[in-house]
Amino acid sequence: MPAHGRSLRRLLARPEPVVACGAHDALSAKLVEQAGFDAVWASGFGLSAVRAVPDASILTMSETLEATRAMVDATGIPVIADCDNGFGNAINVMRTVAEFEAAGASAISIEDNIFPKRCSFYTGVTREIVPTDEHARKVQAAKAAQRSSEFVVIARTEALIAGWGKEEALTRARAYADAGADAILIHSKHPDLSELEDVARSWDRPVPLVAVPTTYVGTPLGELSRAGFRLVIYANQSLRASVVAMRQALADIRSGRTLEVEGRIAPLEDIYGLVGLDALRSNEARFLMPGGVECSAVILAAGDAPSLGDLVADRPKCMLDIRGKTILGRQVEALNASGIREIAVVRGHHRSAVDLPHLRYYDNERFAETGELASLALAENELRGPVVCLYGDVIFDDSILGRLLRAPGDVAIAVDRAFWDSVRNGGVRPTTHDLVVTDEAPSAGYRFVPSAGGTRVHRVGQGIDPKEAHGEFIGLAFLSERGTELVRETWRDLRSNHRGRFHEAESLERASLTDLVQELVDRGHEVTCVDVYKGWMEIDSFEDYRRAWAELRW
Ligand code: SPV
Ligand code: MG
Repeated sequence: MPAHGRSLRRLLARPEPVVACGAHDALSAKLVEQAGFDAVWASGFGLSAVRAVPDASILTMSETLEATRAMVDATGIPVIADCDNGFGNAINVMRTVAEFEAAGASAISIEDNIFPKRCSFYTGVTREIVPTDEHARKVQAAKAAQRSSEFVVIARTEALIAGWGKEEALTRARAYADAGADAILIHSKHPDLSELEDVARSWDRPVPLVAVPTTYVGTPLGELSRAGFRLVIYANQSLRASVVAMRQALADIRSGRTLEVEGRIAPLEDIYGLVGLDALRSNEARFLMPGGVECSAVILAAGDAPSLGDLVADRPKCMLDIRGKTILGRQVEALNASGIREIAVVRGHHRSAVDLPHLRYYDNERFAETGELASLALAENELRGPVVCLYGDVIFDDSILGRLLRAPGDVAIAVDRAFWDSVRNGGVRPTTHDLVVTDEAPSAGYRFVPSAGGTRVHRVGQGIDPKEAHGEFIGLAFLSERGTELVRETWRDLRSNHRGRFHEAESLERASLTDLVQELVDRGHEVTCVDVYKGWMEIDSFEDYRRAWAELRW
C-alpha cells in the first residue's frame, strides 16, 4: 500500500486534473516535486536519452526499474512508471507490475506498441501495434499481479500515433477499460487538441482519460480538463530544458565566458540543498564516531593509592581488576569505541605492572612528590591536536566521552550534576571531591536535561564549600587543538615564572589537573562545563572498589 501522499488513485478522485511532469533521474524527479507537480512521470524517453540511446526498447526492464526506484526514493509524490509495452507479453507484464509496485511506483503505464517499441514521435521507423485482445490480456495480467488496491494501471493506445484513426483508438480504449485498466492514455502527435477532443467526446466508460501534450503543448490545462482528461503528463519538457541549459553553459565556458556562466547556473548551495547536505551533517553528528580518529588521549595513572591497601600492593589503581577487566583496559575500550586509538599513559607507582599493548608510555619517576600536572607535563609531546585527558582511576559510560568530544570551546571538563542533588539530600561523603562552580546552577527539579552548549566553569577545586558547588569534576577533560596550545603555553610560562603555592597545591610540582584548569579560567580562557548526570565511578577507596564489583554489569 503506497503511503498516503503517494496514491495516484486518490488524486484521480479529485475534481481538478492531476498534472504530472516527466523526469529522467532522481534529481529531475525532485525538481518536478519541488515545482509543485502532483506526480512524476518516469519517462522512458528521458531514461533512454540520458543514456544517449533511442527510446526503442533498448533499455532493459531492470535499468528502467532502478531508475524509477531512484525517483521514488528521492520524492514523496506518486511516481508513474512508463513501462513501454510491459517488457514482453502478459507473463512478463506480471513480473513488471510486481517489481515496479515493490519499488514504490504508484502506477505503471503499458502501451500497445509491439516489442521492441519505437518512440511515438520518431518518423521513418517501423511502427506496429499489437492486436487489441493481446494488449487487453496484458492489462488483465497487470491487474491480476498488483498487490495493493491503490496501485494504478494505465493502459495506453498508440492507435492515433500509428495512423489507425479515431474508431480504432476508441475500440482499443474501451477494450482496455473493460479489461480493468484504471485509466486510459490515448497518445496523439497532432499539433492541436482537435484529434483527441474528438475521441474524448465519444468516450463512454467511467475510466479517466490521460493526455500527453507534447505536440499540442500549447493547449491550456483548463481546455484539456474540459475535454475530459483527468491526468495530464508533460512528459519530456524537463529533459529538453536541461539539454538547452547545459549546451548553452558549455558553449559559454568553452569560449571563455566562465564568469558570465556563473550567474546563470545553479549555485553550489542549491545543489547541496537538493542532495540533502543538511541531513548528512546532522546524521554525521548523530551517528559517526565523535571526535574521529584525530583525537588522542592521555591517561594520568602515576599516583599511589594508600587508601586501597593490599589491593595495590603489586599494581597501581589503573590495573585493578573489576569483573575480569582492569580499569585501564576499560578506559582503552571506551576510547577505542569512540575512535580514539592514540593513547598515552603516564605511569609511576608500580609502573612495570602497567603493560597493556598498543599504548605509549611515559614514566613519572617522582610520582610520590609530584602531582597530575607534572605527569601531564611529562607527556607534553602528546599535547598536540585534540586530546582527552583522564584520570587512571575512573570508569565511565561511553556516552560521557561522546558528549565531551562534542563540547564547544577549547577546554572542556565533564562535571557530574548529580553532586548537586546529593548535597541537597545531605548525602555527600566527607571525603575530598573536585568540586566545580559554574555560571549557572543546575535546575532544582529531579529531572535533568544537560545544557546543549555546556555552561562555563568559574571555579574548580577541592576547597570549594560543597554547598556552593554546582557539580563534581569526574576526571575527564577535553582539549581542542587550540586547547592543547593554551595548556603548553601556560605550562611553559608557569615553569619559568611561577614560585610558591599554586592554587590549592603547595607548589607547581604538586599541582593537580584542577589547579591547571583554575589557572586557565583565571587567565581569562573559557572552560566549558559538560554536564553529565552519574554514569561514572572513581576507584579511590576499598568501598569504591567493592561498589564497582557489585554494580558494574559490563
Ligand atoms: C515517454 O516520456 O517516454 C513517453 C511519452 O512515453 S512520449 O515520449 O511523449 O511518447
Ligand atoms: Mg515512453
